[in-house]
Amino acid sequence: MHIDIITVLPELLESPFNHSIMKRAQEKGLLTVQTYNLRKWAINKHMQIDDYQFGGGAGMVMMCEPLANAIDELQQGRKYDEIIYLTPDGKTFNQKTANHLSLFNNLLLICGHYKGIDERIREQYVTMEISIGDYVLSGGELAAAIVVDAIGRLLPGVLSDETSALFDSFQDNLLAPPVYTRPADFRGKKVPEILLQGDPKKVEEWRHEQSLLRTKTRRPDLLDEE
Ligand code: 6GU
Repeated sequence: MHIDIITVLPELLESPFNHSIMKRAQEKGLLTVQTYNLRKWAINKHMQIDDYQFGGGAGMVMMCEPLANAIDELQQGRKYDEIIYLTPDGKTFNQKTANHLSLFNNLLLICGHYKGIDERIREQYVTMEISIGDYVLSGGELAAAIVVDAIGRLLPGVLSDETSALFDSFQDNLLAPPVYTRPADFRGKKVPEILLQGDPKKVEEWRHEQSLLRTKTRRPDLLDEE
């Protein structure tokens, strides 16, 4: 999978993909991520990429021209499966969307700033709009990092069998069960006996029960989703 990201703050996206699982995904050649500074397509020598909004009101809007030129140029080199705009008024990102996106070859992510991007870019270029939750961030970069991470770890070969995404919380609309490691007794707090006995079938049953219990008490809404 290849992911291009258009941003005014490429520096913000340097670190997130250079550690741990995202680093490994790239080293294995399973994922490539390339950021592009929108200023490269600025309309003048002042490096302008935003302007006041028509109709008045506080806050700048990211202009059509730099974005359109950036997207046009990138599209010459690649056919994108989706052009995704990260925005608080997009559809809320979840595991189902991550699974869906992980099947594609090429994605283009656009990070918004200020008041957002000119509506005409959304109409003409953007094929999908994603929010990562009901709160407002100062820009789409951190949201883009989250989306790339959630997708990247699902790519075949990125996770080992033991850490397989099949067992994640949310993968079957259930939260993950509690986990324990040594010592078996920590300041008098004991690990559930069943996990110490070594009967894989019983462990499996216990984990499933715990998953259901957790989901019922913490996220009953998940049990209603199809
Ligand atoms: Cl994708 N962008 C911004 N700026 N704020 C957000 C968001 C995205 N998702 C939730 N809040």
